[in-house]
Amino acid sequence: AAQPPWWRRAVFYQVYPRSFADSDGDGIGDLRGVTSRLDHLADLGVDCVWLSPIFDSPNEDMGYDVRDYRAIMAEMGTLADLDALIAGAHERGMRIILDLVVNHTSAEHPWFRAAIADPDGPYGDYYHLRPGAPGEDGSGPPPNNWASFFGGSAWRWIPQAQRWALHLFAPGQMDLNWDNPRVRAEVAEIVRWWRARGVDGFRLDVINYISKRGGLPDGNEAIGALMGFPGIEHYFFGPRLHSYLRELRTAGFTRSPGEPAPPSTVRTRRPDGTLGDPAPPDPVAIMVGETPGVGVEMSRLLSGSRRGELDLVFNFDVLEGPGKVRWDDYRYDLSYLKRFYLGYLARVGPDDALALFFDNHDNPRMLSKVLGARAGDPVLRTALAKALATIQLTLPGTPFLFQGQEIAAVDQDFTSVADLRDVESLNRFAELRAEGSTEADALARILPGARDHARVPMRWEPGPSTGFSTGTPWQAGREDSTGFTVAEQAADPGSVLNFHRDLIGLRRAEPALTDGGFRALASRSRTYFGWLRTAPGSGSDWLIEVNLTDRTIRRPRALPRAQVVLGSTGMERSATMAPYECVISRVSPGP
Ligand code: ISL
Repeated sequence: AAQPPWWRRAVFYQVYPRSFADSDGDGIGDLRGVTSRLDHLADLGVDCVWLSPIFDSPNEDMGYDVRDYRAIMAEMGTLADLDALIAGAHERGMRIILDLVVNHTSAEHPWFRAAIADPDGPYGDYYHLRPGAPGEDGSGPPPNNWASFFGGSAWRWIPQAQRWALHLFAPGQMDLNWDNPRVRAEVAEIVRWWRARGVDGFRLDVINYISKRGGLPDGNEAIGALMGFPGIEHYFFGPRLHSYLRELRTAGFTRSPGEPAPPSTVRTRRPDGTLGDPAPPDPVAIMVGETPGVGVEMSRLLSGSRRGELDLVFNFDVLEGPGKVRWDDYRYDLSYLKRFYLGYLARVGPDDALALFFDNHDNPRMLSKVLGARAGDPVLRTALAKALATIQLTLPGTPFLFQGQEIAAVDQDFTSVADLRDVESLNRFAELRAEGSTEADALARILPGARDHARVPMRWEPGPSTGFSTGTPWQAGREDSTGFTVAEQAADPGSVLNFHRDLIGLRRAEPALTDGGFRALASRSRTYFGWLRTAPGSGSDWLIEVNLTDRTIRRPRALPRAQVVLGSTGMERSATMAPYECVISRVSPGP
């Protein structure tokens, strides 16, 4: 049988470089810092590292506003530093993917500067510019009712150009006009440039937003009220999305005949974890789509293996409970997570792929969503972190860990708006204040959803600087628990970190855990999540069981042939399961 593509079995790890490791003491994480910590990732068993934005940027949205697609942000290092990082990762058997933010550019990108200097010139059509008569103060009606995700209208009046400019995100993030073939050619060119440098692929930021409905009509008011963002139905799954993705895959990500193979030096990893010879270069660099708002069917259309579009997509629906949004203050009920995955898996086939993730740089920590203030209890925190790891690393799909998950990172006890750095949080705070909320009230309404929680420095060691930097971090963490740093956990055999290592090692050694069939057990139970990964051939099946609650529960059934291989509390299978207990057992073939 044909080998599945490498990423089907891979464990991905997202690094937020600003907060990972700072090599020069300026308080900002950098590329040399990441390189200095590659052994941590290799020891964990990571196969592919995704770096959040590192390209030159004024950082209105922390690099998600690119000023130069072929330069590294000065505070993060140089191209030579990136070359060294790529080489270091490849030598350790890890691929590297970068963040490609091409729905929009920074307003400081030369294309936008040229566009507004001469809106009728060659760059005017790179963006969505519209004439208008906004009045002296720019307060007149914008071209349509679309809203920005970071507050207010999605349009900004540019007096110099006498044009409105579209920005779905911050006012400095200008939406590119993908209907212009020159824009699409520029993006493909950027991808080829980075591939030639040895980059193994990209995570494509809000890539499902690139095709806007022609004429940019007003959004439906009812949909706008329901979704919170009028206009969204005109771009979240736009009319030419499929064709633009296919074109980009062919023109940018696929090696053309005659094109020299990139310097692939990625060493293979054997089932026992040791390194082998370099793998042949990938014919197509991986495309991971960040696709907010798409459901199961749209995900399949974007990432089915016969579609020629994306390889993997993130589906965000798992992150919030039914009827909830990120800003709501509530406790996430894990029975929903089970229901979500069972529903999802029932609707996909072997051609479909799913990225499994709970945390990223845009969301509070899943541990805190579930536990609330009880995330401060080290026993519950440890148990739940192992349970989530078990789900993420043994369900069918490709896991994406976010930095800190391997040490059970939780939300921060921010006490003041001065603790926050994210443009979204700060804009929202200002809006609430303008509507009359007190400071305390406004803060209380922002903290449940603030993206800042996940963006604080990585906790490498105990102590105030957590081993992140010798200087003052650009954003400080507000969490000082004992035992939840990499150094402490490395020394503790029962730690969340060592559980991740063991489980990833097991996953690499046992193909049934990645390629095997999936069968849910006790699918109606709201407290117990159990499933089998069934071996394709004569090998053994695997039974995975998780207690989804903070109470002791009864196991719904006994499987006499199940032998515990890894568990959060020990190697016994008893009639009951402890709070958030997880157990992974080998089911030997019957007599
Ligand atoms: O935070 C959100 C808006 O309220 C999310 O919907 C988020 O913006 C969305 O998932 C898109 O995220 C990506 O693009 C943004 C950037 O701010 C995020 O950090 C990035 O992950 C704009 O580039």
